[in-house]
This record gives sequence, structure tokens and C-alpha cells, in this order.
Amino acid sequence: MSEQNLIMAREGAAGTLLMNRPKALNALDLPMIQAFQAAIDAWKGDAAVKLVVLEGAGGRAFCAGGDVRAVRDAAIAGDRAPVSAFFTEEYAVNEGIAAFGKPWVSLIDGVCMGGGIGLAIHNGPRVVTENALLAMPETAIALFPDVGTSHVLPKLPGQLGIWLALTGARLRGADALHAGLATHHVPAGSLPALRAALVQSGDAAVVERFAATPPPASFDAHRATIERCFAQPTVLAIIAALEEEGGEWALQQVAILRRMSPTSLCVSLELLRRGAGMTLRECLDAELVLTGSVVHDHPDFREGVRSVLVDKGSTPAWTPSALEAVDPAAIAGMFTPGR
Ligand code: QUE
Repeated sequence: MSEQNLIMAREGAAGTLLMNRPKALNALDLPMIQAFQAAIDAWKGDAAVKLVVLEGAGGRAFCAGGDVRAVRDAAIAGDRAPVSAFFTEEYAVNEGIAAFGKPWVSLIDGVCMGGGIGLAIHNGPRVVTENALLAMPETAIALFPDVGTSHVLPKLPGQLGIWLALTGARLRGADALHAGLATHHVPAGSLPALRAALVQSGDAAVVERFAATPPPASFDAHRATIERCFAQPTVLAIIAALEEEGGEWALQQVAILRRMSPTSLCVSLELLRRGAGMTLRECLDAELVLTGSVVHDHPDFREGVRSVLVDKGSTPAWTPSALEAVDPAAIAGMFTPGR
């Protein structure tokens, strides 16, 4: 099963990985995660493998994230062990990619969210095409920016990472490059030739030859607003700053934030502020603690996955329903291990 869902091969000077669960937009299940770990273990010390090339099958997605439906089912069943195994092993893969010691080339030609970002962001190069669509959409399902992004997002320029994580803003390829999530913009039509050059040469620097200048960032006009408003210390202060700013775009961000899980927004902002000063491993450990608190001990995750993926498009009923009712002590408690 894992062989079908993650196709692992040796080609030329490369190890190649193809995420192959196209009906689920290549969302990661536990067998896929275990196959990633097997590839890391097999290729890390193999001098004949100069780099890894990672792609998604099916033409629509790189990887839509984790198999959050299965996580929800386990949470409803009160089953903590499989959830803990899933996130522990997923985050170990994220750390393994960071410490791989050789280029880990991600070719992102479609949807790349959450867990998909975690497979690409800790190493590089990260190639995006005009079809790439990157997002950290977790606050819509009452999760939080995980897979080590709590280490990465606070370092993006001008509070862009805070904006992305709280609103779930979708970035096209060019935007992802300008935000610092991607490293190269390559036309989709050039990907087969790029892939062949990587496999043949084993040299990640060939990516430069295929890179084209992308269009300007669509968020350029809002950079100053993002930098000022998303630097505020609390989610309510961010909203107040956006409302004070006014104008169509800022008020649209307020409307988006008001639809997200209030608890998740507060957890996510706190995690990113803490993550700014922590190592990747420290961030992954904080994220692991939060998975227990968020998935099992709070109703919003189950409700968020229901509203987004089970009863698609329905309105979630959050607990509490408003940011104004979130208890800061409850948020702090979610970061405490062993509850
Ligand atoms: C937030 C998320 C995810 C999401 C939607 C969100 C996520 C995820 C998926 C997803 C999408 C399509 C599938 C699938 C899963 O959607 O992590 O199996 O077919 O995996 O708003 O975090």
C-alpha cells in the first residue's frame, strides 16, 4: 500500500518520490509518512544519491496536507494512540528532510497546503509553477500551523507568515516566491526538462537555468497593512488594527478571521510568536503537545473538519463562538504537556 501511495525510485543520480493518492489530492496518510521515512533512511547515507526529487501525481496537487479525516475519526472514537503516531512520525519526517544533508527538490505544480508545505519548506530548492497554490489553511479546521512551519513562518518578511497562518490566504506560485516559501519559479511546461536535468546531473543548481522571472506579488499593495496590523500582540488587536485601517482589503481580512476557529486563531498566533525564538526541534515538540490538546481535548477540530471536508461548505459552530470569549488561560494551558 505504501509503495502505491509513495512511489520511490532510483533514477540516475537522484532518488525520486511521487506522492500518488490523487483522489485525495495526495494528502498524507500514515503509510505514506512511513514510506518517506524509509526513503530518508535509505538515501541519506547513500553517496550515489546526490539529491531527491519530490512530486505529486495526478496533475492537480503536490500535497493537500495530512489525512485529517482519519485523524478526526480517531478523535471521535477517543483513540489517542493512532493520532499521536501520525503526528509524531510526520514531524520526524519534517525533521529528517531538514537534516537530509543533500538537496531535496520539490516540484510544486498544484495544490500544496499544510503537510505538503512541511515536505518542501525545510530543504530546497522549492520550485513552483504558475499552477502552484500554496496555503496554510489550518485555522479553518481549528488546527494550527504545524509540520515545523511554526519555525519558518515567523521568519518570513513583514509579518507575512502571521497573515498567511491566521487567514489561510492562498498564494499562487509567484506570490509564494515573493513571500519566501518558494525559491524558483519555473513554467509548468519546463518541468519535464528540469526533472530530466536533475536526474541526469545530480546537481540542484540546474534549477537556475529553468527559472523565469515571476510577475509581481499580488499582495504588494497590502504589504504595509500586513506588516503593521499582523504585528499586533493579540488576534483582537490585529482585527482592531485592520478595522482602523479600513478599505475593502483590510475589512475582507477581518471577515475571513471572524469565520475561523477563535481558539485556533489564538493558539496559532501564540505558537508563531513562541516559534520565532525556537529551533525546528523545539517547534515540532511544541506542535506535538498542541496536537493532543487541539485534536482530543477541544471540540473545534472535529467541527472544523466536519464543516470543511465532511459536510463541505457548512458553517462551523465554534466553542467558544467569538474571539471575545476566548480565555487566555485556556490557550496557555493547551501548550502544557501531559494534560
Ligand atoms: C485545512 C487543512 C486541510 C484541508 C483543508 C483545510 C488539510 C487537508 C485537506 C484535504 C483536502 C483534500 C483532500 C483531503 C484532505 O484539506 O490538512 O483528503 O482530499 O489534508 O481547510 O489543514
